[in-house]
Amino acid sequence: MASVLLNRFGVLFLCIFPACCDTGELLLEQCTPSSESQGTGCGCQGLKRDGAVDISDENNLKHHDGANVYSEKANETPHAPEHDVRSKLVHLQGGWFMMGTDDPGIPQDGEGPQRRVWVDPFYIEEHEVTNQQFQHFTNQTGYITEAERFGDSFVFEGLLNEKVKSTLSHAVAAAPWWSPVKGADWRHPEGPDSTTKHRMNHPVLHVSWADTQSYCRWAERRLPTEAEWEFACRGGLQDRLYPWGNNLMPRGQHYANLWQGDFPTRNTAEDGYANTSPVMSFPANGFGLYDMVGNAWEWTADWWNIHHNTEEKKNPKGPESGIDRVKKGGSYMCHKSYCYRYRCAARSQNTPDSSASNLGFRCVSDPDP
Ligand SMILES: [Ca+2]
Ligand SMILES: [Ca+2]
Repeated sequence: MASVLLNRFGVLFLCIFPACCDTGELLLEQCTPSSESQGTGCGCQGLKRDGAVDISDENNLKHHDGANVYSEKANETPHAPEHDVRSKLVHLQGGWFMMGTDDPGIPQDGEGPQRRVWVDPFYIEEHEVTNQQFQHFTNQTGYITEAERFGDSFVFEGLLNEKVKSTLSHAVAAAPWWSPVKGADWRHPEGPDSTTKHRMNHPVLHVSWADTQSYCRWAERRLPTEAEWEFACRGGLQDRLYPWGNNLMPRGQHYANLWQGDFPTRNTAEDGYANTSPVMSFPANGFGLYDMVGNAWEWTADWWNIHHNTEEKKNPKGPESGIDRVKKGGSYMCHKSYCYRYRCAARSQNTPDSSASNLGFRCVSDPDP
């Protein structure tokens, strides 16, 4: 059973078959049907937007990076963040660790080979950025997310009510549990009629990579590199699958918000949650970090690349350019049969402008010089 915890807000807390399918404004690509039989697809890595976007040239985020647009504006009218609303930071000593794995659960994701990597000391937020924190950010800055500008975002169909389902013209062909929903955004995670009012301490969702840049910049922080994120995930343990070890359920307890049952039709929610959970609902890892796997996927700073070697690296930052950004940790939608990505070495990718109902983030900070 999930732990009941008191969080910092004083609140009691009680992926998919790749295919090519034009969905109108949103496009699923990465067609490798052979992976279906390997049970590796959660589908969310293929969610991306098409070029046809109905936003003004002035605000066209296809041509102007949203973070830079926000940054320029912020420089004109500085907004000091309310520091008390930001997540507590955990100091990590850094050092050498073994990144990746030689026993990849999903080899085509580039989980291997295992290699020796150094990360400098850094601070990381103890939990995913919440709706409440993101609301403070938007209230202070007037920031509008990319999903709000585009007018839609991907939602797991199992969470949609019948009214919203009846309006859908497209599902993603080989991953029918993903639907582009008009009016879905971080304030309305399951479409226009939904709200986060009762989920303010849940991870914020439907945020693009540029949105995370803007939030972290406002918070005077930044996104973690993949190496930093994985170092943090491992919690000081070496060569383990999960942040807490190799046993998914130590002593029969759930240690992360994942999917139990048969994906995508039956979610028994034995861990207590069929959707996201309040942050910090499950035990922290050895570094005191919560939900490093499960709950919401987390964006990292790195461009996606599946080719690695065993060469030692210090503070790797990934490729200098790319098409997709790396995300880590899996989500409440992950089940071993379809998306065995709730492991520290696991990884997946999305185009930077994509957003979905299972993708969030957390920020890191460098030590004072
Ligand atoms: Ca769950
Ligand atoms: Ca997470």
